[in-house]
Amino acid sequence: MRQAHPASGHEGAPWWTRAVVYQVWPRSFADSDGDGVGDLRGITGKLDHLADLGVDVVWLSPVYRSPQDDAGYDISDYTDVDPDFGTLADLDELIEELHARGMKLVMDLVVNHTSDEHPWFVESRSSKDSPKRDWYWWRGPREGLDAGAPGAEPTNWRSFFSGPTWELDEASGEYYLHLFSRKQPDLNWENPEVRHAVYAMMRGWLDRGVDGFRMDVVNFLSKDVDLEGALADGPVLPGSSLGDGSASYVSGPRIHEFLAEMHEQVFAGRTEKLLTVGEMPGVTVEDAARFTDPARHEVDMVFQFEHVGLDQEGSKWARRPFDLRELKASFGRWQAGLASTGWNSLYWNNHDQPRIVSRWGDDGEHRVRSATCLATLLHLHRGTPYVYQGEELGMANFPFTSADQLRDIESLNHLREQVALGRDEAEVLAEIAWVGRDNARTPVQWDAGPHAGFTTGTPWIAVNPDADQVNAAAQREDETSVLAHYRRLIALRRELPVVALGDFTMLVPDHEHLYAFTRRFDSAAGPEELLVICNVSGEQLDLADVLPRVLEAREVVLTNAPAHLGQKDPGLLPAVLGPWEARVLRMA
Ligand code: TEU
Repeated sequence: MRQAHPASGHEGAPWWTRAVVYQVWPRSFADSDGDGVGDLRGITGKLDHLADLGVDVVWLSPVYRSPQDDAGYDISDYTDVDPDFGTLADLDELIEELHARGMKLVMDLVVNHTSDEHPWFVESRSSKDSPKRDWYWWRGPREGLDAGAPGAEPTNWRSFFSGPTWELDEASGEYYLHLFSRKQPDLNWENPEVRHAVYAMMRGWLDRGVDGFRMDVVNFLSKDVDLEGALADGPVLPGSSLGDGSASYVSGPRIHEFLAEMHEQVFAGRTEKLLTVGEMPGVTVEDAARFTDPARHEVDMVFQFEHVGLDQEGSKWARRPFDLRELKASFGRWQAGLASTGWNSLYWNNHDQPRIVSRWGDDGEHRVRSATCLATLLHLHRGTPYVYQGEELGMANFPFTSADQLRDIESLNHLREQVALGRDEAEVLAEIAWVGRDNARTPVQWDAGPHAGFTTGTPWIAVNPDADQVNAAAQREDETSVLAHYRRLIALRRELPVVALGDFTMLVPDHEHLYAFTRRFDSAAGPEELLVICNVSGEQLDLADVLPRVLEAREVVLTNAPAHLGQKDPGLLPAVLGPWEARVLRMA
C-alpha cells in the first residue's frame, strides 16, 4: 500500500514524488474528427508527444456529459462521456494506450457542484418535498423580504463568476446556492446520501482503470452552517453590494472528516498506484500540511493559489507589479512548511491561469530563454511538477482585442458586469487580455499549418497568430527549443533522487532578479548537492559578488543557454548570467 513518507527522503518514497504530471484540457488539445473541438481520439493520437516528453501521468480535465456552461466543470452525468469528446470506448482506449506506454490517467472530480441539468438537481428542484431536495442548498428569502426582492438572497455572497451566489427558483419561491455559475448548483455534502453517491461513482472510475483524481475546489465541500441551517453573510466587497463568503466555505468545519471518509470509502485497501491532488483555493501552508499528511489519509498533494495571486490586488482583475522577492518568500514558505510533513504540487499554468511566459517571462525577444528559465526554477523545487498543455512549447497569451474572441464564462460575465457598471469596454477587455482564462484555452500549436494542426475544421476558439513560429513540429528536433529543455528537466527528475527528494534551501531571498537555492540529498551513493541559479530578468547578472559559491561548482548538470548546451565544465562558463539564463550545478 502506501510507501515510505516522502519527508523521510527515503528512496522508497511514494511514486508520485518522482513523477511529472501533464494536464490535458480536452477542448483545445487535438481534434480528431474535424468538428473544431478537441476530443479523446485526438489525445490518443498525440500520446507519442507525451511519451517523448517523458511525463508519467496525464491529468484529463472533464470529459463527462455536460452542457458546457463552464467548459465541462458543470457535469450532468458523471458516468458517461460528452459526445463533443467521444465515447466511453474512446476513453477506455485512451486509458489502455496510456498504460501501454507506462503512463497513468487522472480524471477530474467535480463534486462541489453538478450541472443544473444533472438528474439529481432536476429531481431536487422538482418540489420542496423531493427526496433529493436536501442534496443541494435550498433556502427561503432573507427574513422580512419577499423572494426576488433586491437583497432577498439568503446570504450576500458573491459568485466566482460575478453576481450573487443564490438563484431564485420561481416555482418554489426558494433560492439555491451556486458558488460558480447559476448552472452549477452546489451539492450539500452535509447529506450522507450525496457523499456515498459520489464515492460509488469514484469507485466506478477506478474499477475502469483510472489512476486517481484531481479534485475540483475540494476544500469547498464543507460549508459552515449553524445548527438552524443558516449560513452567515460575508464582509462586503469594495465597490460592490455583495460580500466575500469564503470564510463560510473555504476549508469548512467538516472538510477533513469528509476527505478522510472519502479515502476510507474509495481508496483504502486498493493496491493500485493512485494519485490524488486537491485543488484548494485559499488553502494555507498549515492546512496543506494536514491535508497532505500521509498519516491522515486525505489527499497526496494540493494545488495552492498563493503564488498565482502575487500580481493581483484584491480581485484577479486588478493587476499589481510582480516582485520576484515575493515569489521567493511564498515558495520558500511552502517548501519549508511541507518539508517534514506533506507534499507540494508545483505549477505555473493550468486552464484557469494565463500563460506564464507572458505573465512573468518575456514572450517577445526572450520567449524561449524566459520559458526555459521559469521551467528550470519550478521543476527543481521539491514537489510534483505539473505541465499544462502548450507550456512545453512556450505558448504565450493570445492578443485578445474584442469580446467576440472570448469564450470563458468568467471573463464574459466580468465584461458584462463591468460595462453595466459604466466602465469602458476596452479597459475591461485589457484586464481580460492580461489574466483571462481563455489565454490558456487556445488550441495547442502542433505545427505551422492551417489551424496549427489542431483541427481540419474551424476551431471553436481562435488559434494564437504566433503558431507559425511557436509549434511542436518546429521544436521536436531542435535541441535549443523549449520542448527539448522540458524533456531534459523531466529526465533529470527521473535520474537524480536529489531532484525529487532533496532538502530545499532558499538563497539570496532579497535579490531582485536572482532566484537561487540548493537541494541536498544523502543517497545510498553518498551526499548530493545541487545549486540552482535563475536570472529572472532581461539583464546581465554578475554572480561573483552575489553568490561566490558558484565558483565552487564541480559540474554543470543543466543550462538553458544554447551556447553552453552540453558543457559540463563550470569553469568554462562565465561568472555572469545572461538575460533569463538558468543553470543547475553539482556542488557535491
Ligand atoms: O477552479 C476554481 C477556482 O478557483 C477558479 O475558479 C479560479 O478562481 C478562477 O478560475 C481564477 O480565475 C475550478 C476549475 O479549475 C475551474 O475551471 C472551474 O471553473 C471552477 O473550479 C468551477 O468548477
